[in-house]
Amino acid sequence: MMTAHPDIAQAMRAVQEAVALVEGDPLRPGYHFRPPARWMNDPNGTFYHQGYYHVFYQHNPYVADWGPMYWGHARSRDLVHWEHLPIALWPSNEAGESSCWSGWAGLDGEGQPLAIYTSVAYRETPQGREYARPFEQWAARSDGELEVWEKHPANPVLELSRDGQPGFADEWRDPFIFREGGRTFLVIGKAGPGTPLYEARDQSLTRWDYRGLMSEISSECPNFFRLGERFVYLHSPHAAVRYLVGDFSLETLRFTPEAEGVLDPGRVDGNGFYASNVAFDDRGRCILFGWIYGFAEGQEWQGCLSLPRLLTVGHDGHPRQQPVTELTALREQEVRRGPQALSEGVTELPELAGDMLELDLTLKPGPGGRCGLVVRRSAEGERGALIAWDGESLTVAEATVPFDLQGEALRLHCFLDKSLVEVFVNGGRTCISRVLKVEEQDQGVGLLCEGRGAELVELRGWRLRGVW
Ligand code: DQQ
Repeated sequence: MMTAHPDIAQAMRAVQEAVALVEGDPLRPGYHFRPPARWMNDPNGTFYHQGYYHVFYQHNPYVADWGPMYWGHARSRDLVHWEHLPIALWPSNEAGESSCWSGWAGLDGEGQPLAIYTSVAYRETPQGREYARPFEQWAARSDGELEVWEKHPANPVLELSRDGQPGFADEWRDPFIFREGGRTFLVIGKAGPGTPLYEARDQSLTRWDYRGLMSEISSECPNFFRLGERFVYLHSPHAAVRYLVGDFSLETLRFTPEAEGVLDPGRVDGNGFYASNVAFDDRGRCILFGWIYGFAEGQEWQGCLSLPRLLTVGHDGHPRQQPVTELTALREQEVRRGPQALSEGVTELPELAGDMLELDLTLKPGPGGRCGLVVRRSAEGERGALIAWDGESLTVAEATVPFDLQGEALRLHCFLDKSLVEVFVNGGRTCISRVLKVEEQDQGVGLLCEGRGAELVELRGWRLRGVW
């Protein structure tokens, strides 16, 4: 029988003390996953196990800011309703560990739950915080319920002096495991010269052999996995998450990318989607998650998870992201509009006023100007978050990214959740997430038409229920 480390009970009490302070915050997402209170960043070790989607995440239980990292933990049967579970990982201060950074969780070769993460040790000095040793990759194991975890006696499972090549950076981090051809591999981020690839020596997944660099990329949070016939590499380069789609050779153990781009280009000006992770479920779906950050400060909470997105590869070799269909469970009564020619300016949609909405609309843009939507619009119309296309670029709440309609109509599938919006564009060719600066009372929604001739082909909209 495993017993939880006492530091976990203390950390969870700290989180509980803050719960009352965050309840009722009108800007806090109501149907996105988030911790009970305080800070979250990267989703870690997302995986599907015995009917549940498990999400671990970087969590500071003590303040709503980044700091000593624990692994928060929650599970869901339907990707909509979440159950918070006890904090899974804690820094083992007695072993000199100060922080448990990002990593992977799943089953080892014998079916036992295992997490592999980056163990960070630092000390405070008059000049500030400094690392006490190079980062190490540690493991933790759990019983079948995944509720109680213990650090693995084999730690560290990877360390620079033993398993790293000379020239790897001390701050190598964010191990991620994938399986291919009956073999189990691990990649690591921020190593310096590229992405180190290790192969498991046995079923324990605690003993690894270095197999060379599988790519030149050296970035945070590498996710590398097979998706149908292709291989996908997602990484977080201190800027918007990037994707590469290509081939991986089991002979050369090299990844050859063929298509590349930005996964969610909303990450600008200190907010957006970052540090992706994926889970494969019993239906073979690849579910993508990311950390959304940049909410208003000064609260006892910060950060949430993106909506779970179905990730596929399109015929053009680039990824497609779609909201998982389970999210339809949040819908209240449907509102329909269109087809209709749009008059110049903003056409109010009073029947959809609100701050938790799903809006799925198809527009035929006119010859000039912008068309799209305004959400969180003030009564006088002087404030509001714009989601619009101008013939060349999409703007979502001040993030502007080039977008070629390729001759199609414009389809915007938007999820507004208080001060967060996620916009899936044209069948998930891109998805743009933005945290909004909003006033509580601004609840208006409208269709935008600047210039001539934009036409609403169809709009379906719903107010959405919260899950917390
Ligand atoms: N966040 C973690 C690191 C990772 C970074 C620390 C990415 O492991 O590289 O909280 O946001």
